[in-house]
Amino acid sequence: MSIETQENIEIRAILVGLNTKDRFQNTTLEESMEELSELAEAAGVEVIAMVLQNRFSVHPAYFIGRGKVEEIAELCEVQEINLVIFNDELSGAQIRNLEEILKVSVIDRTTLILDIFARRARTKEGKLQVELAQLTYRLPRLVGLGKELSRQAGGIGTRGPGEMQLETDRRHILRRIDDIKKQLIEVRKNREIQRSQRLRSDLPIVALVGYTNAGKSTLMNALLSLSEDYDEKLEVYTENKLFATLDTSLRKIVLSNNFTFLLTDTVGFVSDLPHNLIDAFKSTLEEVKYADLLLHVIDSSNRKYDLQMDTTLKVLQELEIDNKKTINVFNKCDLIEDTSMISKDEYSVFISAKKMMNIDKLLDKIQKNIGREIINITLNIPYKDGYIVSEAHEDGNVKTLEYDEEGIIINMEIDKNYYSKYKKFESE
Ligand SMILES: Nc1nc2c(ncn2[C@@H]2O[C@H](COP(=O)(O)OP(=O)(O)OP(=O)(O)O)[C@@H](O)[C@H]2O)c(=O)[nH]1
Ligand SMILES: [Mg+2]
Repeated sequence: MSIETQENIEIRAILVGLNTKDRFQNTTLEESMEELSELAEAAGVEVIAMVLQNRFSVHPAYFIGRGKVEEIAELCEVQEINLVIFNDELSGAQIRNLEEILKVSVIDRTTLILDIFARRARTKEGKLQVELAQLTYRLPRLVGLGKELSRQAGGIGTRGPGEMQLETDRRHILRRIDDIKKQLIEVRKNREIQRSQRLRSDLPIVALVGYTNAGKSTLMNALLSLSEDYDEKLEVYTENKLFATLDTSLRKIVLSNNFTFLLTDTVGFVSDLPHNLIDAFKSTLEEVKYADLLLHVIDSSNRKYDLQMDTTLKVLQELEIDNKKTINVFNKCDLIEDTSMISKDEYSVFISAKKMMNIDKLLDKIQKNIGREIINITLNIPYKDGYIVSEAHEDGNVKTLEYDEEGIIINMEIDKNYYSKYKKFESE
């Protein structure tokens, strides 16, 4: 039930899609299959053929019609196929029935996505979350498989070896799920602490969201490169593949006018993102929930960018992160000639993260929309509180500094968020 991961084995796959009466509303089977094909590619699978079927409803035993299964079986043999990927979630029994006829491994879209995530996860939390999602997905399917097995092995009323194996597997999985949940609580406790420290620092949080491969991480690096305390080591991983980013990362961006915010990069979205996965990742995506502003990054060079925008909005809804102030960042504008098709308003901006085009415009919009103001204050700091002077240099932009009889007089520009700290030193 999972994809062969050995590098040297070539995986030749057939993709299977079914169009039922109400399966597709805003998209089409073809579009969904194209996305599946990209996902397969991201998992290192070579797509040899696609088989589509229209049916009024799903076939309970085979998902698609029996005749179609036979057709695929033949194709598998002729084309030396070793994997069949279904575009929809299959039950354990369906997988088993299909594998029996097709004689090759059968997986579904969810298993494929989970597999990609499993390969990409780097941090401890990421890995645990993916494993949890995988096991939760596998558990009910194991039962489906087991029924078949036990019928074969034991017959009615007797506990055949099949069922015993199933029980052992089930118990093993349940124990592992329990174990992972405990570990996650520990890992997250640490993150909670970090977050509450951050909240105390009261910096606004800006979150990058969007369809996978839109350029979120590239934009994060672009903004980082403009930050005063830029360090190459802080850069995040980017690549031209789906789900390059799996773990949320948070960076502080300090601009020359002392406008400071926290920027968080997140996992990219795709349609029909498995529920188990969304559940498992909910906590990493919490940064987005706390964000003051979302930057919805869109690959405007993709001809289906509007569909991808809808997908992102849908996933955000599922995460209960709608109604947040959002800037639509139409990225990769270096690749398109005509932008007239794309709607323009005060919440949209065209940029190229890669070519650093219009980043200043984007920053302008960010600054306006997080409503954090830069203010000018004059402070009179008694010599006994001299340490405040060095903090002022760190927190703000010190314009003038004079030594008076009673203390140090500073005029500075500062993010209003820091004001409370300096208020008591303000000169009359
Ligand atoms: N031409 C062009 N390519 C870009 C631009 N921004 C990003 N890319 C490319 O798009 C690909 C994906 O970029 P990433 O930043 O990894 O995308 P992401 O949204 O973080 O993707 P996931 O983490 O997989 O969700 C990379 O090959 C980038 O070099 C851009 O403005 N112009
Ligand atoms: Mg990324």
